[in-house]
Amino acid sequence: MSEKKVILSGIQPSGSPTLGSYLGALKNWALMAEEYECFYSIVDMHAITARQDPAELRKTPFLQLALLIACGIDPEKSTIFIQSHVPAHAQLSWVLNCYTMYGELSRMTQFKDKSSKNADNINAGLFTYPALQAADILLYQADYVPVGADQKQHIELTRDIAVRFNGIYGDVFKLPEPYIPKVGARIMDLQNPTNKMSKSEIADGGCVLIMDTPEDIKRSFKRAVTDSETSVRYDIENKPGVSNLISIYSVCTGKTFDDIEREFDGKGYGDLKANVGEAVVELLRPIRERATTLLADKAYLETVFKNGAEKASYTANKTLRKVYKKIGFVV
Ligand code: ATP
Ligand code: LTN
Repeated sequence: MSEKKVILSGIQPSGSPTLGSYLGALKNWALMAEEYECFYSIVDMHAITARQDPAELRKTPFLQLALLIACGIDPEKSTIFIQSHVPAHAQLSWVLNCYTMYGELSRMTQFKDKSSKNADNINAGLFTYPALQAADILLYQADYVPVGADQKQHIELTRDIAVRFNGIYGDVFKLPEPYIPKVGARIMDLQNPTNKMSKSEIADGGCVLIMDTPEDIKRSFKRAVTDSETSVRYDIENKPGVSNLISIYSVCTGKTFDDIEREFDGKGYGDLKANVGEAVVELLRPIRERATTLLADKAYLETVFKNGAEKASYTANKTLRKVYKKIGFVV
């Protein structure tokens, strides 16, 4: 048996991955891939809690897989799979639904956020979404879950569900911890810097996609909303736009906020925007190029998904069987 700590994380195929998901999560997935035993899931079952175009939903997992490999994740070492290929996720999520309280789900900010934005489709799946996410994590007995700051509440709920279940049936689930980067955990929309950069809200032009061309990226940064002052200073309360640009520049270049403030002392926002745009272009260029090459080989990507599902099913089914036995199902 592997002695390595286990990582699990997920990304929804609800659109093309953004600079936000790259800096908040995918970058760390790649960094952790060498040191830990990693399971990375493309969570299509979560994605259908919002209405999806079937043709897009069929395509996006391949783009995401190509990007994960392009980010440096080796599919021979890490397990990358599509959630719906491993039925244990749906099976455990039903069980966990019965150990998750209505009040807990009602408090989830992602639910409140998404239901206020899609008032005409507040479906039961959107409400019980966190129980499926808990199943994703607990099936693999994950130690760490690398995510952006927006997912912290879901990981805490996952722990609460696991503690409740273990309290009744003994030590069935390992308690996972979120792994949230210090800088980059919450990249904001360039046009609305008080909102998270989100791939399901690309209409306002404030969202940078990993696959955007260098010209598009530079244009998005040039148009980024700032404020009426002139000083480049990190102050999230009063200067959300400038602070977001400083955070992005910091993760791209490794410079501290102090270094950055010094670098732009006496210079205007135009310089800052141009430099950040350039740094993002250079960061994403090799990833985009490699992903484009990989996307041309669909047969290879299909094989990765097939092998990934087999490996993931093996681990997931072990946990599911244990759960079924504990609760008294005839197995
Ligand atoms: P949607 O916009 O459809 O709600 P999303 O972009 O929030 O989706 P995913 O793409 O599934 O959701 O997220 C993948 C990972 O990227 C998650 O760990 C999430 O926390 C992280 N992430 C997403 N957006 C950002 C952001 N703006 N800043 C930092 N991390 C982010
Ligand atoms: N809810 C997450 C995606 C997600 C996930 C997971 C993340 C689904 N299952 C398991 C970490 C672990 C999101 O909206 N970004």
